[in-house]
Amino acid sequence: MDMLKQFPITQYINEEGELNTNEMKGEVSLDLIKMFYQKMLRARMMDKKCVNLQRQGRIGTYVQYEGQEAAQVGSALAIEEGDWMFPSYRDHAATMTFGHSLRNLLLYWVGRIEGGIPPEGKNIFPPAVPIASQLLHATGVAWAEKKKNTDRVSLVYFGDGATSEGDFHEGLNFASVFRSPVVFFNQNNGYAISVPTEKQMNSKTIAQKGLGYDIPSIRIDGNDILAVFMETQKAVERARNGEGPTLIEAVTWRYGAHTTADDPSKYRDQSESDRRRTTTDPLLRLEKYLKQQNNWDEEWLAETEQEITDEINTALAEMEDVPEAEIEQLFSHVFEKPTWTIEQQREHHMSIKRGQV
Ligand SMILES: Cc1ncc(C[n+]2csc(CCOP(=O)(O)OP(=O)(O)O)c2C)c(N)n1
Repeated sequence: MDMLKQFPITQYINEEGELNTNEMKGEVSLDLIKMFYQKMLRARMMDKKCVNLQRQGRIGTYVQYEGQEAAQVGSALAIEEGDWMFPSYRDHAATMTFGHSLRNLLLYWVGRIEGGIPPEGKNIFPPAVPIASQLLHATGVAWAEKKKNTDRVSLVYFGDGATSEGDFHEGLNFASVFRSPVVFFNQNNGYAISVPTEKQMNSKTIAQKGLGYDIPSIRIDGNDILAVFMETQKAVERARNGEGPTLIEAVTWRYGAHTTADDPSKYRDQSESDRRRTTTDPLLRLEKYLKQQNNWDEEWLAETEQEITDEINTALAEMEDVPEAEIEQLFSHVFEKPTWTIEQQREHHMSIKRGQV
């Protein structure tokens, strides 16, 4: 069976900025497209700022997502307040779009506990660093919501590498058997750090992995925000209506390094990123679309950029204003009730502080 044919890439707006009228039957409003552009620009500017802050030593190691804005922003816009979001370490374009504060987002990158705390009313889990562990949390929470008879859903993000983990398969199996209202949102950016997908799996697509669990699965152009938004919305509606989970494979690309501690030129030709910036870029695509409609507005763009710059600078000032953490906090947030080993470490630290050691 040719899986590439079975799971074709769904696209609503192509690289030339043209609308696929087969997919889009209704109207696409100018306001919607401008809102998409503004949110992706905000995400991109925040990402660039964070890379610069890391280089200046003002935040720690940072995980960039530039190139993946359409996948994260478009999907985050498809859920509502009260729903649950489970990000990995690369998904802060999604969390900031869903409502996470930029101040707290920056606090995460200086290692502060506040970084994992979402605003009141926003169900955003802290970023998962152990690969694929968040799929189990998302599935379990969705199942709990189902048992409570709410119509709340989980949206969980993970990379291509995560689909080689046991947790991915356990999550999909459980969600399928118990019809958990969860949307499994995969960003296939082609690499798990230095390992390309072809070296990591024999599957030609991620979407086909849903077949084994009888989960409706779809492959979409992850750089086409309209496709991401519309298809995630459909999956969210299915989950809300009690029809169970969906697996979405959003095909995308990260332009930069895996993290600020990585050098991608060691394992791939970075000119591929330069090529993609001028061909498949998610913001460029909307710019082309707007230009074709004679709706590209330089003045609006300049104002929008200024507003975003101000918002980011305010958040940065707020983050840098937060008093330094007490070392004792290291011992406070590991478990609800500290284990004896943690108590012992806390005691040791306190005796150093008292000058007894
Ligand atoms: C359980 C576990 N194993 C290994 C790692 C080390 N590690 C960190 S990122 C990463 C690659 C993950 O790739 P992918 O799932 O494609 O996500 P991406 O980083 O591309 O967003 C690995 C193996 C980890 N964090 N957790």
